[in-house]
Amino acid sequence: MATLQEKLAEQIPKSRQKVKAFAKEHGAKEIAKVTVAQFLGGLRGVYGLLCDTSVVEPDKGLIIRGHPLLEIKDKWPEEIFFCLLTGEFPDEEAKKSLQQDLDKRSYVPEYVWDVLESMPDDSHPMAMLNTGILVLERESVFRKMYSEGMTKEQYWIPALEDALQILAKIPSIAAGVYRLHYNKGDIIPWTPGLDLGANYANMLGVPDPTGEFAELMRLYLTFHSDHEGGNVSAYTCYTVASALSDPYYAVSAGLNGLAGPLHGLANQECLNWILELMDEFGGVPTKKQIEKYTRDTLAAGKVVPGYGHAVLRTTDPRYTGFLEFGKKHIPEDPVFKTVATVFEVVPNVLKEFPKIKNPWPNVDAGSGSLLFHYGLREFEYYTVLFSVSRAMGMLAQLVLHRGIGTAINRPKSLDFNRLSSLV
Ligand code: HAX
Repeated sequence: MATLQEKLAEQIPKSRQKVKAFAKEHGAKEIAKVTVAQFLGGLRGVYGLLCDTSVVEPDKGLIIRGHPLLEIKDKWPEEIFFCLLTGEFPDEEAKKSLQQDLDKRSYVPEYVWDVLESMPDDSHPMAMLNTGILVLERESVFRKMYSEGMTKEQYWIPALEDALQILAKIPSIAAGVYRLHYNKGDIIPWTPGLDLGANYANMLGVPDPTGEFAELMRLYLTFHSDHEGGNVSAYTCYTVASALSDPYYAVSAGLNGLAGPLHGLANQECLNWILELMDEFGGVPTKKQIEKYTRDTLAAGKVVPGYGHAVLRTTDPRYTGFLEFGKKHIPEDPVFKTVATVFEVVPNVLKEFPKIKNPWPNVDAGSGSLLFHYGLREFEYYTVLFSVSRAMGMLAQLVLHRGIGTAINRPKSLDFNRLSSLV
């Protein structure tokens, strides 16, 4: 089978032609309308961008290139990345070639560590990760080739080059952030020949005598890799890259969005909520106690972290996947047991509030309990794990957009007077 680069070289010119011809033929046709509620409500449900890597069906959840997530959950993250980009899973040869490519690119220059080491102790790990990516921007091949002059048809080539560099380095930077920020000792280097998930697990330095933590990391990286195009991180990356800012700028910007409590940061808040709940009742709480605690959270005007979603209207399959992992490997763990019992209580409480459109758990509701069990107990760090994964989706989308030549993003804003005049 062809390598990733060869496959894309074959596919991208065809996609570009297809989209161009489609725009020419159907350009004047209307495909979407927008209500005032949508206009003022984060454009929820408004069709506004093309994204071929994945779709999120409200009643099914994440589908990567036609594959429902739980059907491909045992694929390795690098296979998922290949599939996000090309729509196909690599055979053994192509997978090996991608792994070797990542091995070659995995080295993180010393100046990155110098910058990260000089950051104040109370810097958030997400700020450290994003700084690490941004400081690497000087390496951008896209920026170099753009300034030297290249054709639009060539944009995707250096974009892919930068994407592979970021993908290969982000696990090392993220693991380095963990070890620096939490004083875990020396930075552990990337091990050539080891897959992305196991490598990341190993570089974090979390003891893993059973190999289960590496298995969890593979699952974690696969599950968070992409969630179509309109979520805050992907959409931010898309917008920044549409200005032809290079992938280092664009991914760093996307991850800054992931650092928000309603998006990626929710995973650190979820485990906090679970542990505080356990603290309040002195161990694994009963269903009645969970119900009371949920009601108290809502009465205090707070959200129940890990529940609800902008698009999903069912249990997130990513949550289901993590729950299955926990049931298989750590069914007696008290924090995991609490998470599983919360699932039996919280949706019924949230259903009483008609304004909450989705009472079901999202990806963040369960993963923290698994990380906690295996010894990764620094909640503030959890969004960094999410970032290592989501970089795959953002980068894949970015390369494909440069491939088809997507225009600079520029929706029209209206002032309130103009908006009022339209109703
Ligand atoms: N607890 C309490 N209230 C909730 C809620 C929850 N879990 N989920 C939604 N609501 C509330 C909203 O705050 C909103 O209230 P107001 O109208 O008073 O502002 C109302 O219900 C309508 O919200 P919605 O239409 O159902 O949901 P949104 O699309 O606006 O928001 C969120 C989706 C995920 C942000 C929301 O459900 C939430 O805040 N959940 C808790 C935080 C969380 O788990 N975030 C992680 C999401 C997964 C993710 O993207 N990770 O990156």
